[in-house]
Amino acid sequence: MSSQKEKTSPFMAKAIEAARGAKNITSPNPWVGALLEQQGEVINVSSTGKYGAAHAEAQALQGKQLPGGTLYTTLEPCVAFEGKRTQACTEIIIESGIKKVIIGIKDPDSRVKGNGLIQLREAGIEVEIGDGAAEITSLLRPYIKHRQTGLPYVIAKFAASLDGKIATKTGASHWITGEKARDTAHLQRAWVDGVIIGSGTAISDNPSLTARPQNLSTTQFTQPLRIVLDGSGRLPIDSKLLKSTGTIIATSSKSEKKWRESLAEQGAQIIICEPSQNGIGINLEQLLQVLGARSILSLWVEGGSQVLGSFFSQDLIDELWAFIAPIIIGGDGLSAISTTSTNTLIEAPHLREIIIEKLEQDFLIRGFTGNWNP
Ligand code: AOF
Ligand code: ZN
Repeated sequence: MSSQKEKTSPFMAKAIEAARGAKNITSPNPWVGALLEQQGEVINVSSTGKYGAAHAEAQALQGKQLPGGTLYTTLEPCVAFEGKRTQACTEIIIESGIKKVIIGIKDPDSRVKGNGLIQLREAGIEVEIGDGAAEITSLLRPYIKHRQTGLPYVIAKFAASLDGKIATKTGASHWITGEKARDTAHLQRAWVDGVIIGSGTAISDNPSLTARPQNLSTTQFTQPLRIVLDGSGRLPIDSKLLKSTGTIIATSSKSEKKWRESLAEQGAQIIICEPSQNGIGINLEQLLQVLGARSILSLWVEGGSQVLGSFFSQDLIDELWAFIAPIIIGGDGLSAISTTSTNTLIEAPHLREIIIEKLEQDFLIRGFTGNWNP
């Protein structure tokens, strides 16, 4: 029988900490932590390696024979399936002679989903599930959403004044928030698989859109893909975004073929979507499906105002990170979010499970929209 625990045991807490440390490098695999314990002593703590490398449990066990040990793992151990890159963790655990495995949550991947539990139990191993489940579910939201729906987990970000403006009437926006807030945004870029901006922002800011967090070395994360929404084909060929690999241009048949070809020659990947119904942009749901099918687990939508408006009005945002600076721009500045489909306050997106952090003089307010729930 499985037992549901509300709390997180001290050993599982250590495994979760290890999982958190791996979250920048494992995608599209989940970031999992494992801990091997024997007679109250921690033998090993480990986490999933880069995509294709050893899983957390395999690293914790290191081929050891430990019949007296207990293995803690944040995610249900995987089973063999077609196309798998590593040996199934259930096999490795069974071979180790371990008699007890404590698991955080079930793997939502349909190829595993409960089969890991069955295989371990059939081998006579005592299995408990639920230790640290709430914390692990929160940590793995992008992975869980992707495996459940095939779609990426979408996080909106903006940096605004106290009155919700992201630029002055003349377009000045560098910088609204201070250094700590901007570094926090870079850390978040280093976590997600893709960063999205609209062509308006790409043209006005000419950004590189790379993650440049101060305290992470380049080996500790994978650069996100950079994705520009450009339905009508406006991005100039000499844009900084086209100077490095890993840029995707999401456009529609309304853009000129010649423009698409010249961008592709520069190394950009072109995705052609249906034009959106209002004719300005592209079909965002279709784009999310295409990116999900390419194993993009998470997206960080940085704006501008029109792009965030389109995502919000179609209920496509799962989480918001609002960086708020203590300055006033006033009514003629540019609103962070151009439009939503809201007429009444009840219909307005309300964030849940809010977290507020102070970052030097600025605030970060983040929370979930509830458009998707784990
Ligand atoms: C685990 N522990 O640390 C991870 C798991 O192609 P492979 O061999 O890397 O297998 C990928 C699948 O394994 C992935 O889709 C997910 O179901 C599971 N990930 N499982 O037991 C881990 N990262
Ligand atoms: Zn595994």
